Amino acid sequence: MRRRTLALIVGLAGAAAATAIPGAAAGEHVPAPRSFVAAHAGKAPTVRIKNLKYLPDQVTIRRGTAVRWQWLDAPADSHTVTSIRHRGHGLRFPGHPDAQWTGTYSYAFRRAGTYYYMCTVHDFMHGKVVVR
Ligand SMILES: [Cu+2]
Repeated sequence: MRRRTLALIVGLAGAAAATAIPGAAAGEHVPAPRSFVAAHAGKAPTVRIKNLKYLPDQVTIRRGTAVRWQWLDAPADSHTVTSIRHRGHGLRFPGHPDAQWTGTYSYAFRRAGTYYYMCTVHDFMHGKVVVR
């Protein structure tokens, strides 16, 4: 709880800095789109794990495409990518159930469907992969 509060304060400080600096200098703080569609099968989108969020929290890809998660919340917060079912729906994938604060994880989704995941350290962090 304490770490979460600290991260929130840091996040707010970052947001304040972003409003103080106009234009491209604030580019780092522009929110990522909530979803995007990978243009080509085989092009692996990256989900950045930063500021207690999956960015973006939803990706739509074609079958056979890998999604790459990149941990960028060091050293404040560690996170998992834990496959879950949402209200009885969704397919499972191995994910990365071990919490870490740096590194990457990639998985190629071969079966069409919807895959839900969450962070078991922060139960408000949720993400989704839609495979077409
Ligand atoms: Cu987390």
